[in-house]
Amino acid sequence: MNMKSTLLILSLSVSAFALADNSSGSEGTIDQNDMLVDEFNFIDQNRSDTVDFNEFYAFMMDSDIRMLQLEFKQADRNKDRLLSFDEANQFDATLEEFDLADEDRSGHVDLEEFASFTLHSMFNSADVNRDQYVDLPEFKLVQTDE
Ligand SMILES: [Ca+2]
Ligand SMILES: [Ca+2]
Ligand SMILES: [Ca+2]
Repeated sequence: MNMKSTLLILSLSVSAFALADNSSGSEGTIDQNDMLVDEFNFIDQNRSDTVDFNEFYAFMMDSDIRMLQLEFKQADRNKDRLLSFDEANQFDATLEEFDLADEDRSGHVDLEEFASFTLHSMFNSADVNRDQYVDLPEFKLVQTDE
């Protein structure tokens, strides 16, 4: 919704990326670079050497949708499963961000809109050169940014 929660989720996602291949973590002999490449290839389902938003979305929906649901529930004070601007505003969301997230212009942001907005924000911040793809160097940047 806002920069702070996006960054929080992003850092959680970075941990999720890191955990995706934790089988080699205890050995200590595996090159970290190889691990990142493995993870990247795992997310890059069509082997294009870039991760597009759909691949990113599929990966995140598997690993981090529970975090998004939790955050949405916390923000939804009156428990109507919709975020009003007032509810979003407690997390410093601007009216501009709220309008962007409210894709169908219903005046409320539902969970689907919230997840889509948050994942788009995360994807865009990883896509440094804004070509709509996250390539391996950009992926490594996200991983080492923490
Ligand atoms: Ca609500
Ligand atoms: Ca809406
Ligand atoms: Ca890019």
